[in-house]
Amino acid sequence: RDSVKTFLRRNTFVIFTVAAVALGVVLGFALRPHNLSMREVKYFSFPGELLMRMLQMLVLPLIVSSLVTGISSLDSKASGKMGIRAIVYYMVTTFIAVFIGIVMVIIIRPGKGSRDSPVASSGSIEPVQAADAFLDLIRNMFPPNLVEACFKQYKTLYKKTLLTKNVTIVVNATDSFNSTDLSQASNFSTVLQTIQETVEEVVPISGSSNGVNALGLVVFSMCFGLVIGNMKQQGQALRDFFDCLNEAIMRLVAIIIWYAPVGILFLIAGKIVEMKDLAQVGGQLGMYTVSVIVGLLIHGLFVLPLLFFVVTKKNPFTFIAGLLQALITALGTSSSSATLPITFRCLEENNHVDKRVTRFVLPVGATINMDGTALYEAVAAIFIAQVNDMDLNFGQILTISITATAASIGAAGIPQAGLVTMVIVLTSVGLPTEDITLIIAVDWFLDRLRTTTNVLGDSFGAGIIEHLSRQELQNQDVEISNFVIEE
Ligand code: DAS
Repeated sequence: RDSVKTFLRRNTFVIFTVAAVALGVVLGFALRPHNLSMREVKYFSFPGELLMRMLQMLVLPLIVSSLVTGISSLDSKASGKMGIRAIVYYMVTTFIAVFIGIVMVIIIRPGKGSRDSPVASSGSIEPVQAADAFLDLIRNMFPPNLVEACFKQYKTLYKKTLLTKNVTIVVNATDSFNSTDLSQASNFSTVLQTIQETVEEVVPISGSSNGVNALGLVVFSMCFGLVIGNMKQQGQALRDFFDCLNEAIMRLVAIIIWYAPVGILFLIAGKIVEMKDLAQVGGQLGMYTVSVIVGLLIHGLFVLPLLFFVVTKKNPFTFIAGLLQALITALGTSSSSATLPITFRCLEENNHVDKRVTRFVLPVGATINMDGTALYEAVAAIFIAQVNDMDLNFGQILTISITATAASIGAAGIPQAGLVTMVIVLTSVGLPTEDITLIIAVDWFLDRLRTTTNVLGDSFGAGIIEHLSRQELQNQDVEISNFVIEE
């Protein structure tokens, strides 16, 4: 009896959240026959949008305070070694994810046969050069104005690709344009307006309302943390300030986490209400979806746990059990940035990972380490090549691997960011960027799964890097205890 009681107390939130997900699915399917209008669905999902905004409100101060505190509390040698381990871990796991994706899509070949949903496109789209988009990515690492530039990246990249004035995509594909039946659209401006509305809806371009692209902030915070970490006594006041700010943010998270199950319930129910009949999803799209899901499961539930076990000799599934709250939040919000506050809490409170490690690797990981996204971009690009009956040679597949990795680094932790950076991958091998519309219909669902994989990859990374850095951490503990004794 006692063990059951302790289990229930320790896992209260998780039990609430799992119940909330189940209730959300039931509620969503119960409401579907009522064919709610887009507006009614927005009202219905409002409690879910509130959760997204509460979490996103915390992301900017959380990233700055945790990175500045995390890096300034380590001596530069230790943070240097930890940083190198993090980068190596990110590159290795992301490349494995891409490799799994490529193997899956080549074995399953979802794109074989003629097109499922004809996409007639005429008129030239000025494709974004991969280099151009990549330079945008680097440029945004050094933003002139921190907050504004964080959001501009998407507006630039997306506007250039899909919504140039002479775009004439008339999409007969199902679903993502469900709000208006395009075949009735009398003139082109209605079509463009519909695409514009759907795109704004599908891919949150205006970061201020929907998401946070933290790339610029991560670079700034790391440099700032390094500098004040080396300012000895002079920097103490600032170090204390950011330490206190971080603590305050985590206390806000402790409050918001009570609301999370309610928010996730409505987020999931709202998405189920508005999704189109799965029957309408063609066979190719179905097999494409299977390819991505199987790839993510292999990576998330086999490769990462195996790597974690080999390095730390700890049980990876106990580690995952401690993360359930964060994984479900990622599934509900489809934003690894918005999930970040809860990922911190799960790793520190449930898995007892050292704060000096989580504060350093989590914000960086949530921004540039996205295994799920990299796998997805590789599968989607090769699927689109298959649909176009285009046989890719080894060089092109290698290019896709590299640009899918780069695109995952560039994708911010906001909903469907991977769809936007997909442009870099398609352009790099000369695939038509308008074919993104072939996969939009299922993207809202795959986004949730790849975001969950992203969060899982970041979390295992924190556990692995803590294990590899235990010597430096112990040395620092000894230094601190000696210092205290001297005092
Ligand atoms: N939704 C993104 C994230 O938050 C991933 C993606 O869009 O690919 O990680």
